[in-house]
Amino acid sequence: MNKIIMITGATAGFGRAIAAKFAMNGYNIIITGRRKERLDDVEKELTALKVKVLPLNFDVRKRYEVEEAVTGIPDEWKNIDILVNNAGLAVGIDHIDRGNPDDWDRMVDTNVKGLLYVTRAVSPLMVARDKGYIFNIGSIAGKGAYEGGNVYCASKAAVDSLSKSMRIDLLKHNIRVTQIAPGMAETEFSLVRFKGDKEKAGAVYKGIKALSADDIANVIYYCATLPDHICINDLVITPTQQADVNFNNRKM
Ligand code: NDP
Ligand code: 8X3
Repeated sequence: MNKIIMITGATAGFGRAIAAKFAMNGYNIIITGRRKERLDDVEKELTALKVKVLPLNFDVRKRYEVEEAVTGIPDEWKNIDILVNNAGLAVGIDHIDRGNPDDWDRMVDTNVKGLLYVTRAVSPLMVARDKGYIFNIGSIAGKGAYEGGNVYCASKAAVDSLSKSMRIDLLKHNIRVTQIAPGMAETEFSLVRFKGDKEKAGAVYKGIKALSADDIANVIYYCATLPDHICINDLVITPTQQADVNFNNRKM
């Protein structure tokens, strides 16, 4: 029987690449996201790889939508082997005294509370089987702080902390928990952060060979296919031209 992976935020970026990587390797895939038409496209793409696909259209910020979606998963999909808590975003890069509280709410509600709601709904299915693997997509931003990063950094520091706690709480159930903490990766991330401003988004990666979504998908696949007794706890992955959140070697 094919293994099952559930990926939140599979309509773009890392999530979409992770879905493709696991589908190419015979996993059945549960994909989630808010943009229905994108979910339909990804479903078609994955189905062409001859695996089964279950699209779930919900917003991770809405606790009841999350609960309803997971409760409604057909029985044959309930043995979820891997959950990737990937859905997330940065919005804005203002200093703390000028930040937009609506942007702050979006980041905390998605990156922290959304991850919690999904984990609360899915982890009991793993606990019941005494097996499973949870990946949390944190960020290098959760390991340090940069100008204007304030609430985004704090939300990813929360993911860093939650990943440690989850590993402890789920230990007796043989559930592996890995935090993936990427640095600069060229996806729709910066376009979302700069609210559709392509010029500002492009400038983030100027002179840097950034990570790709496929790079992250490959690393996750590597971790997931290690023998069961190995759990990589935490992986910080940067482009070679990035040392940490504040130091880059741009080649213009
Ligand atoms: P993208 O913007 O390309 O993709 C983000 C995905 O998250 C989309 O599929 C989006 O789907 C989904 N998403 C966002 N908000 C919600 C929500 N409320 N409910 C459900 N799904 C949601 O960005 P990335 O792929 O780069 O980002 C993925 C994760 O990686 C995020 O957690 C991000 O913080 C993290 N990260 C990114 C880095 C980078 O440089 N790119 C570096 C480090 C970490 P939809 O809009 O359809 O709902
Ligand atoms: C995204 C990485 O450094 O742009 O999580 O905040 S960074």
